[in-house]
Amino acid sequence: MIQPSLRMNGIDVFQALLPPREQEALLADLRFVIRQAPLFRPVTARGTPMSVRMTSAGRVGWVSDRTGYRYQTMHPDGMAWPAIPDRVLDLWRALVSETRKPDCCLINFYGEGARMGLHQDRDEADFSWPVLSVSLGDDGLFRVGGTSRGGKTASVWLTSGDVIRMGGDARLAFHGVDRIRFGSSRLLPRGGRINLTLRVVV
Ligand SMILES: O=C(O)CCC(=O)C(=O)O
Ligand SMILES: [Mn+2]
Repeated sequence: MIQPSLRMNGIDVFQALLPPREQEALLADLRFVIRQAPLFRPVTARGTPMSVRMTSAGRVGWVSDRTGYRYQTMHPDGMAWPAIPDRVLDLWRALVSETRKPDCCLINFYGEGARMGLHQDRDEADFSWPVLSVSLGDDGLFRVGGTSRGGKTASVWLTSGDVIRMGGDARLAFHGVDRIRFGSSRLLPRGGRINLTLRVVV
C-alpha cells in the first residue's frame, strides 16, 4: 500500500501522487465525461446558486436543487451519467479497494472565486468506505476539522496531482475549500481547479 505523505485530523494526504503526464491523461478522460454530462451549477435548497459547478460519472451522481440534495441516476438534463474512467478506478483500487467499486465520481469545477463551505459528506448510505479525492489544476486551500461543527480545523494547500483519503473516524470530518489560487497551475489553460471525489453511495 502507498503511504500518505501527511496525516491531518485523521485524513491521509498523498502529495504529488500523480505525475504531470498522469494529470494530463486524467484531464482528457474528464473532458470526455463532461462532453456527455455537462457541468451544471447546483442551487441549494434555499435557491442560492453554488459557486462550484459540477457533474458526475458512475451509476449515481450528486445533485442539488430547490427540492434538496441527493444522489440520483440521471443528470439534471435527463441523461444517464457516463462511466467512471478506468484511470480514476485504478486510483481507487490502489488506495481503497480492489473489490468494491465506487458508485459515484463527483466532478467539481472551481472557477475564479469559487469555494466550498465546511460540510460533511453524509448523503451516502454507508460510511464504512472512505471518500477518495483528487485535485487537478489550480491550488486549493483545503480545510478539515473534526466530526462536529465548530471544532478546531487545520488547512493544507492541495496542488495538482494531490490525492486525499477520508476514511475511518475522518470519514465524517467537516471539510471545505476556502479559496483557490486562480491561475496557479498550467494544467487547465484557462485556469480553475477540478476536484474528483469517489464515493460508495448505496
Ligand atoms: O474540492 C475539494 O477538495 C472538496 C470537495 C468536496 O468536499 C465535496 O465535493 O464534497
Ligand atoms: Mn465533501
